[in-house]
Amino acid sequence: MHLTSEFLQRIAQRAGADTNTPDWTIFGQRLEQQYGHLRALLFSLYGQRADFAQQMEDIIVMAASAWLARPEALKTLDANRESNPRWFKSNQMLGGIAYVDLFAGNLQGIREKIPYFKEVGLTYLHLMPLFKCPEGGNDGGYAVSSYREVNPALGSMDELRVLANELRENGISLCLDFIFNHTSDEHEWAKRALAGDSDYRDFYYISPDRSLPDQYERQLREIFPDEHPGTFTALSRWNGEQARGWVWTTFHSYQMDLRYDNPAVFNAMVGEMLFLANVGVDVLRMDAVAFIWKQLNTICENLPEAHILIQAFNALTRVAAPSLLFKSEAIVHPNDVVKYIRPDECQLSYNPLLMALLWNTLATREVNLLAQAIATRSKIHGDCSWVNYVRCHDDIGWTFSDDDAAQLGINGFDHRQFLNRFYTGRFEGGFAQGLPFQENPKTGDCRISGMTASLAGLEKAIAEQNEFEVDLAIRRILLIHGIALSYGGIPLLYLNDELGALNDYSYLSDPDKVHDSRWVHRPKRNWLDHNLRTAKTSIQGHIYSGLKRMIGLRQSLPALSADIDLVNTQNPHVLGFAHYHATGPVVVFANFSERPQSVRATVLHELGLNWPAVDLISDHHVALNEELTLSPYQLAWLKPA
Ligand code: OTU
Repeated sequence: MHLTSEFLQRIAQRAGADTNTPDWTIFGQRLEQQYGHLRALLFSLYGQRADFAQQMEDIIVMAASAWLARPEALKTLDANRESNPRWFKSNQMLGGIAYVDLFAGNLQGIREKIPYFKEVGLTYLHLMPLFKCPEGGNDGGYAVSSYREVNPALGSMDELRVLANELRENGISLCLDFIFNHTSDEHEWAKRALAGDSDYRDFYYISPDRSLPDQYERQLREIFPDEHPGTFTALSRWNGEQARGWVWTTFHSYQMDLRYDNPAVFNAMVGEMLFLANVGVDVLRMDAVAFIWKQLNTICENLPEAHILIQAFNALTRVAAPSLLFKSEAIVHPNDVVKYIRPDECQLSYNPLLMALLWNTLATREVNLLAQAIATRSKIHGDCSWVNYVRCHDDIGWTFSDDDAAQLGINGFDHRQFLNRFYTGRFEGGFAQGLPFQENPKTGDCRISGMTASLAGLEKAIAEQNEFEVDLAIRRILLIHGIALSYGGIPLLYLNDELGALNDYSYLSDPDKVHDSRWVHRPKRNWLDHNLRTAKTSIQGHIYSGLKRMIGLRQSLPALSADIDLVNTQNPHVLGFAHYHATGPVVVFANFSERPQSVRATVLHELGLNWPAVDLISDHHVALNEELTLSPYQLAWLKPA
């Protein structure tokens, strides 16, 4: 779209830009590229409004101002990444997740841990929400009271800028959450809305009575039913007994959903997003993307307008902060997960299907669902990437497709019941020690909380002083991490898992946490265990050195970040996949059972895998013209010898 010089002049004037600078020329070029697209997107949402032209202009002024205020170091990064748009697809990429307070006390503490992050091999660090939030219940920071203020207990915005810079200088990209579906009830906007300011009431879904809430709730899924039934919260919570009315709160009662059918909300959040971009955030984790658009008589999840909104946010980053990436947090049906993954929407996405199926496969010892997912659901756009993880700060939801399961003769509902029994330790002979999360008797739904190590059997094995089971648990932990590290895409490590940290039950005595079992897997960093990571005979040492070995290998294997292809092993307990790459193939075999398993020579032959190989993990030569035998839970990364 060709922009008139008048329009550009007006933007420059309002943004206070000197139009004779190279910076302004660059801005003009980027705007020229994105404007038509952006306008079309926003027109489809807000075009019928009389003030649409004004809204567009205001947004472009914000983008221009943000670009002009962008620190030089970030502009350089923008230029570098524009010329290397697939930079994040490298096999060097490795992510980590940590809570600032629980891991290191505060932002200063996180800075001091940079040498450790480098020791692990991290190139990407997701710090859990660190913004100003209510004291007490704040959903682990996911109830934001100001996007421009750091929680004072953790530090200041200036310290965050310094940290972002220092991480970048050490080759680590900073990822923060963009919690744009809701604010806390203590956000300035929310406070004004609750006080009756009509401009701000329109930032949220506030109804004077139950009629709309009732209509909506006929279709809505309950997300945190333990905390409040349904989706709306009565205004009497804030405004006293006699207050009438209801406000939309998908998650906790203190998290009020923003209403994006109001263009003022979109514009306001663009301002917050560009502010964060200029702090030096490399990746924005787009929290709860599925929920951001609501429409009566729908389930209000994954609506087409949600995509339009994210694409519009993305188009603005291309103009004002082009090195910024979006990571989609859509923990939903796999058909819906992939819809957020596009170069012009979210370049990165959690891979919740892989996560859930890794746990499924450990429970069943059957690789069928996982193999099917690799065959049918792993391919995404070449300029995008999966983020492959084993655990994160949230619960595990069994988000596989019932239709996929049915094709394998599995009843989805029954199977989820089994998985929930298994991972809450209610399955006889099982190894897992997890907790139910948001068990809903009305629907039979349940999700799972628990640390990797406890879910993989380590907690039980230690309690029973069973060395044999301890060994199996360590193998399980390494196996599933090894799959995440070799699946293709960016592996993401939930820090503390590298030490095999167990469930932390101390949340049960904290009144602000006791009702949310996810706190069981959010332990404080244990620095004694940390020091044991180099003691080879300790449990921590086994896990840490095993992970480090695979991380090191991955860094030397460009093939591991290439696309993944299923290898059918014809053994129900052995998963096989391959990466074919210019530098030579890497074939992965994984035994998901506690018994030795083999892949027949004829199968290997038919697959064309009859070359002399070396298993990089064990550093052993393997003759693939013979049967391949794998020990319990063994993972092999084979490359031609
Ligand atoms: C996200 O998760 C965050 O990861 C959670 O920690 C927050 O509590 C929540 O949003 C609210 O900010 O329901 O159980 O994709 O699974 O968005 C986790 C759908 C959640 C949801 C996901 C949400």
